Order: sequence, then C-alpha cells, then structure tokens
Amino acid sequence: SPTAPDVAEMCAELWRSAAGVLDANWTGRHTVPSRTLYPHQWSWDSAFTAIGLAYVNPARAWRDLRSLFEAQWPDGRVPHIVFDPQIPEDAYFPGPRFWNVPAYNGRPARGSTGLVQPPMHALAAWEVYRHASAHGADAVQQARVELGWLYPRLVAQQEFLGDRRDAGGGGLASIVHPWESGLDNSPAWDDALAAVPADLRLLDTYHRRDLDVSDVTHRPTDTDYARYLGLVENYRDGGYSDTALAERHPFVVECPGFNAVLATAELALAQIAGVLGRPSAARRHREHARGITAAISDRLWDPETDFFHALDVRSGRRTPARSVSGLLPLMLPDLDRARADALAEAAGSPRFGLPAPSYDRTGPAFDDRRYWRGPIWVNVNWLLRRGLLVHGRRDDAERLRQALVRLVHRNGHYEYFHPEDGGGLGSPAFGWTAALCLDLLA
Ligand code: 2M8
Repeated sequence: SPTAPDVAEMCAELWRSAAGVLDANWTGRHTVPSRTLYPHQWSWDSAFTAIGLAYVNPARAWRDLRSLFEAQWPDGRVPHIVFDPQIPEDAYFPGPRFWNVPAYNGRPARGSTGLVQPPMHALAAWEVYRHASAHGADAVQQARVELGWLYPRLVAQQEFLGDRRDAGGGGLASIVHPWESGLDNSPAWDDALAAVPADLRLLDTYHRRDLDVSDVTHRPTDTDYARYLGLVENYRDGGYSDTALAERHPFVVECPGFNAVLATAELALAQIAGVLGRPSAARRHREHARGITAAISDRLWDPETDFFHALDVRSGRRTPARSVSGLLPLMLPDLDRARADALAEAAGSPRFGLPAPSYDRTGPAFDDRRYWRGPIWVNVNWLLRRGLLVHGRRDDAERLRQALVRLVHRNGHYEYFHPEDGGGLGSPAFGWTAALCLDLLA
C-alpha cells in the first residue's frame, strides 16, 4: 500500500495537472468542457468548473458564471449551450443555425440553445463564495458583489423550472429532451424515447461532428441522434414554448437527478439569501426544497425496487431502468431515513459499487463504453459523495473520494472512465473532471 509521501506526491501531481487543464480550457470569457469535442460553453459544466476554480482562480469562476447568466432568457431559462461567436458553425453539431433561437435582451439571435441542464449553479455560486476568504479581502468583496448579481438570476432560473416546467403538475420539473438531463443516452430514457419518431433522414442533411473526434462505439447511436434532432425541431418549431407540453411534445420526463439538483439549488439559495440579509426569502427557499423532496419521494420512488426511477409524464409510467440519477436524491437532507439507507445500500451493491457507473452494472442495457450507459463519470460521483456526507456516511464518502482521486491520477482527466478497468474514455483534458479533482483534493 502507498506510503504517506507517495500519497502526498500523487496529490500534488494531480493538483498541478487539474489546474493545468482548467488553464488550457479557458477562452478568456468562459471555460470549454474540452478542446476536442465541445468548443462552446455548457451550462452545468460551467457550474462544476466554478467549484474547482474556487480554489485556484475565483475571479475566473465568477467570470464563467457571469458569461453563462448573461445569456439567460427573459423567461428565466439558462441555456444548455452558449455559443461562442468566434467558433465556426460546423465545429459542433447541432450548431447555432439548427437551434435558431430568437434575439433577446440585446443578445444576438442564435446565441444559444433553447434547452436547459441541471441547475447546479446556485450550489456552485455558494461554493465559490464560501472559499473566497482563502484568497484575501478583495476576493471576499468580489464574492459579495457577484453573489448579489447572481441571486435574482438564480431565482428566475429556479422559477422557470419550478413553474413553466412543471408539466406533470406534481411539483417537479420535467425535461423535454435527454440532453437536458446531462445524462444524454442513459437507458433511463429508452422507454420514453421509444415513442419518439426516429427519422434517420434527418442525419442525411447534417453531419455528426462528434464522430469525427470520438470513437463511434463510445457515443450515442444514429437512432438516438435522429430522435434528439426531431425533439429539438418540435420544441423549436413551437417557439420553445412550455405551454401544454405534455400534449404537444413527445418527450416529457421527470428525472430524479435533475430534481435532486433543483432542490439542492433551493438549499444553496437559502444560504445565499441569508448572506444577502433576506431571511424570509431564505425560509421560502428551504420550503421549496422540502416540497421538491416530498414530490420526488411521492412520484419517483418505487417501493418494489427501493429506488428512484424517471417518470414518463405522458404515459404515467416509471421506467424500470436504474440509472445513477436514481441515487442522487441522497443529496437531500429531508429525504427520510429508510429511503436514504436504501440508496446508500444500492450505491455499494453489485448493481453500482463505488465509484458508481452511470447505469446498473447488472442491467440489460449496460454498455461499458457507451457514454451514459455504463461508464463512470466524476461529476455524478461527486454529487453522490455529497449525498453520502449529507446522510452521515463518512466512511463511504471517504472511500469514494479516494477511489475517484486514484482513478483520475492513474488514467488522466478524461471525460468518463471504463467501469471495470478504469481506462479513460471520451475527451482527454476534460473540464469538470479536473475541476472536481481540485475539490476532492482540497
Ligand atoms: C454531453 O452532452 C452534449 C450535448 O449537450 C453532447 O453529447 O454533445 C453530456 O455529457 C452533458 O452532460 C455535458 O454537459 C456535455 C458537455 O460536457 O456533453
């Protein structure tokens, strides 16, 4: 077993390489997820990146969050990609022309997509604020200013999700596209997607840029992509409106991970409101978090499997698939003891095991290299570790922390990792892997 100096050297090396990845992915206004595959700004990537930048460059963390929220829509939605005008149209598909979003708030047309991603940003802002004092008085001063600027925007983001996106009427936000979950091709969407037409001809007109730079067996399939594009077209052609979604749109799903992040964001907003001297707003945020937690428990828990499953709002059915997103409600402090125990047990069981793969290792759709259908991702494991800590499972949380640090040190800052041998998959020098390593090492 490694000696203490070995461990210290390993941590120092990993710290340096992680900070180096974040430097290399910085464009001057925002951080890209990776230089090879994702040349624009992604929403939840920026939040995870900020959590790492809190240790090495808080000014840049704030700049990253500001760049994203400067692209917020008037209805409160924070787009899942903010397009960099310097990058050519064909550098990422689907690019700005395909999304064709209108100009708003003085922003140019086609500046972003019209979808969202899990709202990690309130938690990120809180984490950057919390670490400011380590960087001196100016950093503390800046953190207060930035928190004040972000707070109303974060509230608008939550209101969009909690009101306009409550398509099921049960107090949870629905996603209208697998991309909104962040877990793009997870088997959790297979049942709901089966009802979405897959027009493969759509792919004749376009070029899948991702396949130029990644292994085809590691990415979503063409059938997945045909459905993804069809869903964007439908949402786009309805003007990105969220009225009567369940009747008008073929994919409307309540995801346990997305909603667990939504509730966690309310708790972070409660902290932020406290710092900003708004105690009644803080109370309201805590009530919202409790309400979302209760709705997740009522609507997404299956007492037969002792697990949280995504709900297809249109069919009223919960998917049998066990995705890592079903473990994430462990982050919620108001989750009852029995469910929290069941999730912690599932996380350590042969179905998952720590670090957790993105989908049940024993499930019929498990695929050890295809993106969100099996590989290990650092960001969801970071969330899971947070959940273990929230529910007092300190030993499991520490084991998971060490396993993640070893995984990345041995294999590099990859986008995702093979669930058996840990080999790096997807893009190297990946932003959130590096950023969250800094937090795991701190
Ligand atoms: C992946 O999603 C994009 C589409 O948004 C893609 O497949 O091209 C997902 O892993 C998502 O969670 C992530 O935010 C994004 C950028 O890292 O890549």
